[in-house]
Amino acid sequence: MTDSEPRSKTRAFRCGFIAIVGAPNAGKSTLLNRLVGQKIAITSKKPQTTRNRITGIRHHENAQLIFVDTPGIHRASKQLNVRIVETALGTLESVDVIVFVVDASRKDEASETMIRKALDRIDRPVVLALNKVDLVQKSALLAGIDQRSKLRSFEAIVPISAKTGDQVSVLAEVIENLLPVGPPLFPEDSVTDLPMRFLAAEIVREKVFRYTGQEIPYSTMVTIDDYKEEKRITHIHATIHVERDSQKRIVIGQGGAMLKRIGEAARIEIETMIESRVFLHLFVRVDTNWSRDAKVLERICNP
Ligand SMILES: Nc1nc2c(ncn2[C@@H]2O[C@H](COP(=O)(O)OP(=O)(O)OP(=O)(O)O)[C@@H](O)[C@H]2O)c(=O)[nH]1
Ligand SMILES: [Mg+2]
Repeated sequence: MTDSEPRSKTRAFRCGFIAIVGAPNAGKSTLLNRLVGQKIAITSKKPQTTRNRITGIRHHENAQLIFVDTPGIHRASKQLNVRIVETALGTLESVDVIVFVVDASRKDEASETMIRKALDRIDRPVVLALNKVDLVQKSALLAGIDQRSKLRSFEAIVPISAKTGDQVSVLAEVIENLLPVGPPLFPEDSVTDLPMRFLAAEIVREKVFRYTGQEIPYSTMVTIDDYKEEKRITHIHATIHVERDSQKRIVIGQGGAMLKRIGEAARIEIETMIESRVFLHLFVRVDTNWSRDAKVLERICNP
């Protein structure tokens, strides 16, 4: 470019942080993965899957969008959940733009109102992403947009489907235009700043969410005890912590069948992620009341 070229032709590089917030199960983590084009955050049909801030980076020609997926915001009473919701709300203060994800296919007015009030307390541009449009009739969608636009003003309201990818790039374009001008903060090929061992632990936790029922997922924490990369294979030792003996029996299953299922599914996924063969050693341990231990909670919320 020369000095004589008109300025309007150049587009300054933009870079910034975007929080993805919403009620539990709204589809925030699914959206993060879709925006990044790779699975980073674990997802599940059950609410309260995400427990920490999960960073995912999307690269545009003239912008770098650094997304921060957060745990679902809801009225929490259990200590673990209170701490987790604090993590989500705390993220709002440290970003440039907020994407408020709402499940358009169902009503969760209590959580939605709570989140709206939190958003009103901070001065940041907010984009509303009406998610799961693949599940709703157009008329219901329009009514949902109308109703929400009366409650608060948004920079934009974008109906999307995180699952199918419908309109997700439109959402990304809208966000790009709201970001501050600045140089990229991450290299072009990076998709997250989270360490592999954290992602591996999350994958194991996702399989526990997927294959076990009732309270087990919520009583589970996964730690990585050892992560050793060798030439052809990576050895990972992980512990699944549960709170009671009865839960340990369920996670291990008849003759070890459940643990084998969790381990196999997790291993295959970790192998794809790190592009190496993996030997995954899983242990199950009873840690009574881990979810009420302040030190453990701190480690979970700030890995
Ligand atoms: N049909 C449909 N399902 C979706 C869509 N987005 C997410 N889901 C499903 O909704 C469920 C919850 O998705 P998550 O991405 O885990 O939701 P979340 O908001 O991260 O949930 P928490 O971490 O618990 O707060 C999963 O079963 C997803 O497959 C969508 O656009 N359409
Ligand atoms: Mg999530």
